[in-house]
Amino acid sequence: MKRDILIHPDPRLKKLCAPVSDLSDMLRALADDMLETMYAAPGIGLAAPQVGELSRLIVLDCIKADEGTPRPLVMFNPEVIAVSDDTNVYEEGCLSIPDQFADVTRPRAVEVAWIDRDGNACQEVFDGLWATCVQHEIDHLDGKLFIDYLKPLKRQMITRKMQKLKRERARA
Ligand code: K1U
Ligand code: ZN
Repeated sequence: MKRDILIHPDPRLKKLCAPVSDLSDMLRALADDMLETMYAAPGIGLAAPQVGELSRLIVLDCIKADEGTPRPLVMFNPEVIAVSDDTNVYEEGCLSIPDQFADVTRPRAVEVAWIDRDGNACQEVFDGLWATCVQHEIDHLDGKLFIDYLKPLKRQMITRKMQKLKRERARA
């Protein structure tokens, strides 16, 4: 089932999400819903708080639709366990901040540990767009948005645009 994506500003997007202790069918169903929602958007990642669920769960797939076999990843309790010294700048977007993009600097590569949908402990090094995306999604679990990396004035400008968008959507 496709879920509605929360739009910034929303208090649920600023919360610290709780670790998942037991993998239940409900959590697996939530992960499936999130993948469906992400592909439909379309997007390359999605975090549980973006659909109003305050659990440490993210999904991602950075393989472009026409560029190869999809690689949907479901990560419960994802954690960055190592970062590269060198950085990368990417013009990021966010499904909770539609049509707004800005350069964000992050470590170029990260090693991430997580639990997959079958309960297996996984660990992998990501680089390029995968590294950018997984860091962006883990930030969501800590109540952090890509605009939090921007100068206050630019952040305020984007927030005001989003408030206007939400007012217009509420009236439609
Ligand atoms: O977390 C989100 O809101 C999803 C976001 C992930 C992301 C994008 C760019 C850099 C870091 C993280 C998106 O998926 S925005 C949409 C997007 O980037 C995209 C959509 C279709 C094709 C390719 C990219
Ligand atoms: Zn986002």
